[in-house]
Parts: sequence; structure tokens; C-alpha cells
Amino acid sequence: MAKSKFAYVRDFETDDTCLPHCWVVVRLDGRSFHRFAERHNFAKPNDKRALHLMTRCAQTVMEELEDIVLAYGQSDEYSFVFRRKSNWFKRRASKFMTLVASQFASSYVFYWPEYFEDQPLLYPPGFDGRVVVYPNNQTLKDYLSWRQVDCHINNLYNTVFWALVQQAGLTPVQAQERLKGTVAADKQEILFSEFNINYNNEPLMYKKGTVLIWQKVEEVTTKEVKLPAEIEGQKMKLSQVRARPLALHCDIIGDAFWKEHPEILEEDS
Ligand code: DGT
Ligand code: MG
Ligand code: MG
Ligand code: MG
Ligand code: MG
Repeated sequence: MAKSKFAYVRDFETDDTCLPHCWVVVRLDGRSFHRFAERHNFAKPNDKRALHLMTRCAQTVMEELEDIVLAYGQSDEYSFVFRRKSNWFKRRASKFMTLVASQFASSYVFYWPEYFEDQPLLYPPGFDGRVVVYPNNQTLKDYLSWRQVDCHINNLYNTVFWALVQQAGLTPVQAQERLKGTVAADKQEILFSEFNINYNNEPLMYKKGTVLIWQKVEEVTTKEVKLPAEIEGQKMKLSQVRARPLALHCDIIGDAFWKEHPEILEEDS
């Protein structure tokens, strides 16, 4: 196709290719979810429906897009890790980020009624996105550890905070005052001695967040059989082994997870 005299405007587009051989991470975060959670009556501090919906959207992103080897989510955020040698859309950061964000946001609206049966969606939610490139396995693991530590710190704080408000009748300001200067052990002690809650027994999904990795699963489907003629019309069970993004709620900070799933991290090069 001949170039029109206007084609020079292409030169104004900036190059946003992600550095080769590095891990590309896209992190999404719900826009103003403090307000969104209030308006949609999310349970405090953790709403199971909301967390499962987030994970369903992340699974859709992994299945619909290319080259995502792992995702990690907590609260209103999800991080997606693309394989180091991915050449999807020539590694353009804007393609990675916008495709993840738009696929996630449309899935959030699409699947909403499955998770919030009695709670209508009151307005369209949005998600911000960023791309960060990590040069080696250690920095990628440290990134994921950072998010999981964030999950733990926030969940412990929120669990005590809402126990003080909902069960002990403190105002939010009083609860905040009460927790000022406390360390993790103090918070666990308040939970145990005042509310009979052993933090260790809280659900793993709340404490650790959700890790999605590809796992082989056997899927059984029933199909109408065409041939041969004598059994035509009969139903037959077919089983197929497929890779699916399965949810785990485990520690990803220690080495055990990475040793158990050596296929995730390729060799540093
Ligand atoms: P942003 O991200 O700067 O646009 O603003 P926010 O309000 O989304 O702030 P962020 O992302 O730092 O914090 C997440 C908010 O989402 C936080 O206020 C609590 C809320 N949220 C997330 N998950 C849950 C949940 O399961 N239950 C409740 N009640 N709130 C949640
Ligand atoms: Mg924020
Ligand atoms: Mg947010
Ligand atoms: Mg957030
Ligand atoms: Mg197009």
C-alpha cells in the first residue's frame, strides 16, 4: 500500500518494547475500590464473592491471552507474569497492559452475576494497570514476595480492625488508635485474647492471596457419537487432559513452591 502524505504521523509513536529476556509483569488494581466495595456491600474485611470473582477474571485473562505463566492476586489487585522469552505483540508494554486490563474488566462485568447473585452491579468498575520488567528470577520472586507480604500485613491489620469495630463496638477512629504502634504479635494476641480468634486458622485465601499456575487436569465431557452407525445417537464420555489455570493459596516466598513447580522459572540467562 502506498504511503499517504499523512503516514509520517506514525513516527510520533514511541517505542515501548519491553527489554528482551526479562520477566514482564502487569499489575492491575481496582480503581477506587474502597468506594466500590462500600457501594456493593462487600463483607469486611474479606468478601469471598469478590475474591473469587477476581480470580475468575484472572483465569479468563490467562486463558484468552498468550504466554502468562503465573498470576498472583489479593484484595483488588492481580499481577500477571509473562514468560521471559515471550514475543507476544513484539513485547510492546502498551499491548500487554491494555489487553490484560480490558480483558479483566470486561470479565469482571460479565461474570459479576455469577458471584453476586443478590447484588446488582451499580456502575462500571475500572482497573489501572502498570508494566514492570524484572531482569532475573530473584527480582521476580522478590516482587511476588512483596505482594504476598503486603497481603499478609493488610489482612492481619484488617482482621483485628474489623473485630474491634464489629465485635467490640469501637468506632473506626478508636480501633485505629488502639492499633497504632502494634506489631504483628500484638495484633495476633488481641485477636486471640479478646476475640478467641487464632489467626493461624484464618482461611488461607485471605492470608496468602491466590496463585494461579497452569496445571494439567482431566476433563470429562459427554458427546453424541456419530459413527459407527449401530451406536449412533449414543452418548459417550470423553476424557481429555488439558492445562488450566488452577488456584492455590500457598506460600510463594519460601523456596518450597518454586522447587515444587520448577517449570515456572526458566533458567536465568
Ligand atoms: P485506588 O486503587 O488508588 O484507585 O484506590 P482504592 O480505593 O482501590 O485503594 P486500594 O487499591 O489501595 O485498596 C483496595 C480497597 O478495596 C480497600 O479500601 C479495601 C477494598 N477491598 C478490597 N477487597 C475487599 C474485600 O474483600 N472486602 C472489602 N470490604 N473491601 C475490600
Ligand atoms: Mg492504590
Ligand atoms: Mg485499588
Ligand atoms: Mg489495591
Ligand atoms: Mg485492530
